[in-house]
Amino acid sequence: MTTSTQPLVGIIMGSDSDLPVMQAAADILKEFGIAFELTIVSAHRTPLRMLEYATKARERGLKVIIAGAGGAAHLPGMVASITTLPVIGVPIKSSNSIDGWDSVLSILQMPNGIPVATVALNAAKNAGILAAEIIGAFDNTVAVALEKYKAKLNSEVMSKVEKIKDDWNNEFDI
Ligand code: RP5
Repeated sequence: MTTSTQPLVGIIMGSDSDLPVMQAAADILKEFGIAFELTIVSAHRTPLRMLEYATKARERGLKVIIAGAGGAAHLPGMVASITTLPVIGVPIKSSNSIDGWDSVLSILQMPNGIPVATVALNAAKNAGILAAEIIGAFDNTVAVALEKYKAKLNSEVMSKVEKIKDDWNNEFDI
């Protein structure tokens, strides 16, 4: 576990209605022992706050920003246009979203020069894991936590393989 309390990841979202989805990013970062901050920053309703947040993020010590939004989801792209930190975008199927496609496309289809690493619809957990992987590229403690996490995923699947082998009397042995 990293012991620093300095937030390394900024989790921001357009509305408190995004929180039930974005919570998963916070949960997985806690699991990896990575300090984070979490707040609401709306590109449309608080544009000056967004500008200030993105402008000061690096000097405040953040290393990665996870930004979630739904519908006309401009927050991740606009934050990415201001900061040089990596921005991970979480498209959210929100109350003003048409099936989530508007959220996905408005975060995914960025112009050349301003990338946003876009995860799947509502996939805040993957955003947290990706943020951990970015930090783990330079932090060995986080890299070890990620290795353990992936080993656990692997062994969970292998237990199911064994169960299915027993249930279905599979004869091959791989
Ligand atoms: C977006 O509009 C937010 O990110 C949220 O997903 C959506 C709806 O916001 P509320 O009307 O619920 O505050 O900007």
